[in-house]
Amino acid sequence: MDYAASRDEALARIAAAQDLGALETLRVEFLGKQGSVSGLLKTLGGMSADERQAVGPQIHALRESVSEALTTRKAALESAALDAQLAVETIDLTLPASETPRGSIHPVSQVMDELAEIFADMGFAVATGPEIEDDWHNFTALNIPESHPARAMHDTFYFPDKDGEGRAMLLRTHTSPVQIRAMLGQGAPIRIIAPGRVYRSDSDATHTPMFHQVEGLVIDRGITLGHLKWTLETFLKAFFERDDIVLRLRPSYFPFTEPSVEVDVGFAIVNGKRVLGGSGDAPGHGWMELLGSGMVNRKVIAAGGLDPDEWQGFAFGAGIDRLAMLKYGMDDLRAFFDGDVRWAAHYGFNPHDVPTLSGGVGTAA
Ligand code: 2NL
Repeated sequence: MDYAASRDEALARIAAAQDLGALETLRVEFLGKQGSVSGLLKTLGGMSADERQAVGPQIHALRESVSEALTTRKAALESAALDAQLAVETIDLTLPASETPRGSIHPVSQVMDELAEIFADMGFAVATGPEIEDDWHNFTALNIPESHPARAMHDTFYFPDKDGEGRAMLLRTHTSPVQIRAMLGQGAPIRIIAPGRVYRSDSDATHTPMFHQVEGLVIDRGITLGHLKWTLETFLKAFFERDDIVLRLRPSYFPFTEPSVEVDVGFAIVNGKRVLGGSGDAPGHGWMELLGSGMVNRKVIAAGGLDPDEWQGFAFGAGIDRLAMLKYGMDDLRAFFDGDVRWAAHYGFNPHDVPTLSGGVGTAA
């Protein structure tokens, strides 16, 4: 048999293979289990020693040549395929990088950050506490005894679990218990704000069962209603970023403060919309109720473990969601908690813009 002719023919066909698929077909044809070269190798087994010595080296050389040719051709085809791909594929490195999707800061979080910044400038720390409270910290310590109408007013969510007194645990209806805990835990003097989630069984267009409140508490010697008014005026001017904010203090009632004052802010109607600023008594102006406050009731100071003859204080409470709506112009409270990313993208804030007094506490995204 002319092994040289077989080799030449096989090498010619390998060299002529136009793609990797065709080359693989040839490999199977020559070297596969049923392949022609493999068949020749098998014939060696049935030969005499002399015969095998004569043709063995030739068959092995043939297999060696075919195998080598296959490897060489495979490398050439792969390299050609890569060259072809590189020739058509181009990357323009001067194009702008695609933008990384970025979340936004919820207006409630933004306003909480603004409050922390503004009040920090007046020496207030931020205090937090549990959202699941006992009856004493949420009601009794605040001079809201059992059967008091104020308790019913709050429409409380109660748990089946009872506290040490056998009273039902509850979702806090305000952040006042945080301040009671601060009085008991750190003693006087105190300057804190307590922002956070609060819960009331209430649900309509302007009320959600969960909402956000900020309360503030100052306890020191010789604190008066004058300190209260200055603090709230300074806060509101910084928050709404207007120097012409005018306050009106109106007598009111809360069990935890005495005297109690409702704080109204003057507004004007501009293009049919309420804009805070100026006296509410000016023509075309009005007063808007913004927060409740007062001098801390002596009984509450005593419940906080302090002597009301030595320590006095003022406190206030406001709705964070409402403050956010007034400042940033949303008109539907329920959308705050729907989790719609389109709303979040529109009303949310750039996470890289941290509110500062010098840089502007409420720079829109
Ligand atoms: C409102 C009224 C108010 C307080 C909250 C308070 C807390 C302590 C002691 C005394 Cl520990 N008072 N908080 C005082 C007056 C009013 O909130 O309309 N909030 C939305």
